Amino acid sequence: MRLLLVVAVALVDADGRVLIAQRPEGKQLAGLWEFPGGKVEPGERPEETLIRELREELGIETKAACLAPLTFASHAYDDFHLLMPLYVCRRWEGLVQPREHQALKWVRPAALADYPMPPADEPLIPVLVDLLAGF
Ligand code: 9L3
Ligand code: MG
Repeated sequence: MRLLLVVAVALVDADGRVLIAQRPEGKQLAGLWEFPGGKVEPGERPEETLIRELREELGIETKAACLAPLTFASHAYDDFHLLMPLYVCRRWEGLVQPREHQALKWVRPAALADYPMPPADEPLIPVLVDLLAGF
């Protein structure tokens, strides 16, 4: 089975809320809420992917030093295996704008489970909740 490496990020604001983004119509998993991110292109380090994806998808700038790896998602779809590290980012420049998504939402960690997410993203929620609760 093909392995697809995607990297995702939880942006956390000063109030401890997390940004989720609704996948666009016409794309796979349309309408589901995800942690922003995308495919690691050949030769990229995951942090470089995230810096590029945050610029393309949300119009913000960050630095590798502001991206902290937290955990991995692993999900077998019918035709590929998705392996997806999740980073946490608390510092960036600019205001988030939905350049590629249908909508963006800042959500309290406890409310993340109320939003339908891709199956890869769902198991990330309790890890993120524990981190943000200072567990
Ligand atoms: N994916 C799942 N959860 C996420 C992200 C960023 C991506 N948080 C899945 C959806 C697609 C694949 O990874 O199956 C590639 O993502 P994209 O390039 O369609 O955004
Ligand atoms: Mg993407």
